[in-house]
Amino acid sequence: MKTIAENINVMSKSIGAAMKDRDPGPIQEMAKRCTEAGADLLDINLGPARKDGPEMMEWVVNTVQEVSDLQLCLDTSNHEAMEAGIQACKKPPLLNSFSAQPDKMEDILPLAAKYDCEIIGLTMSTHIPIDTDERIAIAYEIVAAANELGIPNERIWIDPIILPIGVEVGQAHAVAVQEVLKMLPEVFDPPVQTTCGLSNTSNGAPDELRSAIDRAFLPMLAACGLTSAIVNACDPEMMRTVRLINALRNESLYSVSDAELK
Ligand code: THG
Repeated sequence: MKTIAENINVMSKSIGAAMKDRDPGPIQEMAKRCTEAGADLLDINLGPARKDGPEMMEWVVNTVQEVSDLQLCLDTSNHEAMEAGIQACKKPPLLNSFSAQPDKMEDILPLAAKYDCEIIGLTMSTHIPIDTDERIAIAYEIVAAANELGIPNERIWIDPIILPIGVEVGQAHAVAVQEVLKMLPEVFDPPVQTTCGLSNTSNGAPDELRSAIDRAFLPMLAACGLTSAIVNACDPEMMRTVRLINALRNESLYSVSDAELK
């Protein structure tokens, strides 16, 4: 299972301020920390980036690439910022994300095709269906639209969308996410990759309980075939859980240090 660090995120107080002030220090510290913690990709989450989106994205990408060689995952709904970010990336990034609405697909799929990027498609249109089959039907739409532009299944990452466990019907959605992950390999050949925002699970829970909630869910999702997750890479217990999952799936060579807190 690959991990995408969620931590370079405009919603975070210190990182958000550093982005706004173009102060490289806190962003580079965070990028180094996530890289050393064992993340496979770094999410660069600018949100809607309404003000100076392209210039800000280019600056953040360059700032991060000065201290980390990891593949980047560009997370913004601003099309121009996304393209500026792609052009600044040393290796083709993962584009995060789009839903199955015509305008969203027309926005991002041509960019992915043009620059040989991987993409994350969310199994939602205007709303998030609670029903497993509806989520699968949306995954079909996404994969068909991407294939049509020459984007192969290997470059498509499907996100079945995790909602907080504490919201109304959050638990039913948690079950649907697991069902979708189990079904995807039967539906697509060659298989697509999968991901999800693991910290969404504990959103709204008391801070001291968040890690425990997220760490309970991850092995369940792994058992359903999840191939990557967007995680808090600054949580040593989370990264230990990921290392142990990878060893227990025989995806990495086990050593006792996998079990140690780092
Ligand atoms: N799917 C995809 N992309 C996503 C998500 C998803 N990107 C955004 C999000 N969901 C995943 N990233 C985060 C980042 C931070 C938090 C949760 C998910 C988070 N942060 C703390 C908070 O808000 O309380 C702390 C912020 C801080 O550092 O101050 O919970 O589902 N494809």
